[in-house]
Amino acid sequence: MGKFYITTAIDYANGDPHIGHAYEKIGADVIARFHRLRGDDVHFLIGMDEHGQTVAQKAAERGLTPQQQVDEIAPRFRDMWSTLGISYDQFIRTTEEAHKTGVRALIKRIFDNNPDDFYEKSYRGLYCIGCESFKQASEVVDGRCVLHPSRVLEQVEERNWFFRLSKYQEFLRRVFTERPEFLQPESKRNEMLALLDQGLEDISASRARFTWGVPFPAPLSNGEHQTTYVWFDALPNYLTATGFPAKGYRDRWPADVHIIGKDITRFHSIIWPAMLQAAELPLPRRVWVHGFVLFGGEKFSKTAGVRLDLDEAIARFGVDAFRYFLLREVPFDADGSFTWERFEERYTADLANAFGNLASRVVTMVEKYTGGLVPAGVAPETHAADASDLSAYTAFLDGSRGYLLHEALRIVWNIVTRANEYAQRRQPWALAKEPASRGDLEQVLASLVRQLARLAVLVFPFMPGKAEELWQSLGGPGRAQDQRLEALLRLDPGGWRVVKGPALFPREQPSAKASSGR
Ligand code: ME8
Repeated sequence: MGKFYITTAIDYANGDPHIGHAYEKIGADVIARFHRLRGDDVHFLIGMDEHGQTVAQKAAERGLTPQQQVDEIAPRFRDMWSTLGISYDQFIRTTEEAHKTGVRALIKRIFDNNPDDFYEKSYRGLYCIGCESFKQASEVVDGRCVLHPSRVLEQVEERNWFFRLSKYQEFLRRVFTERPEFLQPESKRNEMLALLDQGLEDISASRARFTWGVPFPAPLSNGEHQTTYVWFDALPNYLTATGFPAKGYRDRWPADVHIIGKDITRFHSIIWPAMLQAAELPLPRRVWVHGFVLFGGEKFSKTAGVRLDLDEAIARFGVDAFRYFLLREVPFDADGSFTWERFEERYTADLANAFGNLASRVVTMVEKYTGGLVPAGVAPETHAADASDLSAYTAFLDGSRGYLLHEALRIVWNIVTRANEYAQRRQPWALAKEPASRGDLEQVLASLVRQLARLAVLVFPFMPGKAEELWQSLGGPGRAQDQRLEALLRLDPGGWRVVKGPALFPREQPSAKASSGR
């Protein structure tokens, strides 16, 4: 049993959770649940990024203090994550005292270990509040930030603490070259290597005239106290969540993987490792960059006004169908679109017809032909193909080829198709009519239940609520989530008592939201 520490980006507390946030958290949840099925000791961190100008500005617009604003938003995110069945172990908020102490300790540790890494400099530049960073000329078109064209760039001129990022250029190049798994997918690693080729500029680490943040631990030489730059406060959340600087932090740090979106790759794969190296702390093992969920070809954002109501999308077919659809349709290594038409098609074809119908037919036949008791049987004829699919499934989820969650689902649906074909070929309903075929009938039903039991465990990371429903209706002992992947092929349902429940994915939809198990 290994330790596995997984994190997601912490979300800005300047609006409600949207479908892009949900996609990232669901993806990370799948990886966390997969590791639990392997018996790993998982720690799954998510949280809120509560400082910075976007938050302060939003609060001001609403006539609230920043603290009131973040206290109102954090529970809305937590509620959404519990609705979506996100099995996080820790929810960090950057306004927590322990986090602020950790950030100051990290900065002090950089001052102690590499005193030249911070220096004072007067600076003039264009600041984008949307990105919470200064923009270089190449990132500005018509006076606007390319990522946040609806925002006005701020001309900022002040004296700040600077972090000597440029010093880490060769170190980072070595990390990318010697540890290719450090930043994936490959396309992102190439993008970052190209940035290194252009040369890194030092970045400001503190801000004047802005107080909504962590006080920077050292005053400027003129005695002025400044506030820590928001990314210098946000990135360390992964470390402060482990209790840093208290000694026990080493039990958890370094993180096994940071799951983040493509717009914040540079912060996680260049600035964060440089900060850690400057503090002489180990780097995270991997950074995995997912793409964006698009709607009508555009990214979701509060400022661009592209809207798709998360509650509405969940209500359409329930939580688990929503989780399935997002991860099946939007590849976890690239951008993809959310469309209602595809959602309906996939719900009907993959969930209601292929998967739900298989489960309901098999349970009905066991009730009808063998009195509800699953007959004993030998390993199914499909065993070898199932076994090779299981190892492909594992390879798409364990990070060894990156995190290709959509591919893992494709593999699971291969097993669903194979089970349906098997039922069609062996025709248990016909065998039931011939007393002489009793042995064959029992073997076919035993095989089908065995495949369904495997499927319940394999879909568990993606659709935890439906997986448990299926497991219960098969009469499996305990819960699907307590099964172990390594024992999956030995799972023998002979003697289980099936219980016919409501359809897993009814064709006529209930209007209420379905709930997902945690
Ligand atoms: O960037 N599709 O917060 P955030 C997929 N606080 N992912 C998306 C997305 C979309 N349409 N839109 C946003 C921040 N995301 C910082 C992070 S981490 C130390 C600080 C992803 O609320 C985005 O890429 O703007 C990021 O990973 C996460 O949602 C939070 O975005």
